[in-house]
Amino acid sequence: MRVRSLGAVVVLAGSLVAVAPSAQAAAAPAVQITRVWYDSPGVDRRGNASLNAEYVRIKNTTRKAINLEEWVLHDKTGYKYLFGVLAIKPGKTITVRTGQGDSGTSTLFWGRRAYVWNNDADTAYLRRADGRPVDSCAYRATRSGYVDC
Ligand SMILES: [Ca+2]
Repeated sequence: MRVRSLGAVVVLAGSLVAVAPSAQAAAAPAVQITRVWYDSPGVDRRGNASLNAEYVRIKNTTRKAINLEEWVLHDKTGYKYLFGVLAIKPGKTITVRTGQGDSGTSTLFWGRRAYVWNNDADTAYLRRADGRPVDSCAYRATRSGYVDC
């Protein structure tokens, strides 16, 4: 009896392996939130360096450039970062920092004077210009102060 059910598991596992790659490819977002550093190192005093140590990283997981114009990054509360005219290159990562600074092609600055990402728990959402969801990353506080999604 035990041997028979084990056999069934093996067969099931085999069929799962055959199905998994395409299912996974369909589910993987084209642009993924890969990290949220929600608690900048040290005491949170709202200094610009501290604000900029709080950030979200997004990655283009595809082989094509993706236009991020009017895409939105937002938290649970509703604070929104609106992307300007910018394409994220294939396989590349863009960092969105909370504070002020000169935005380039790989680092963008939200321009805020207060933190966005809650230290205890929050969710980062990425949406297309038309509002369709691209990816999200929910977290609860850990010692590290960041989460890799
Ligand atoms: Ca802190």
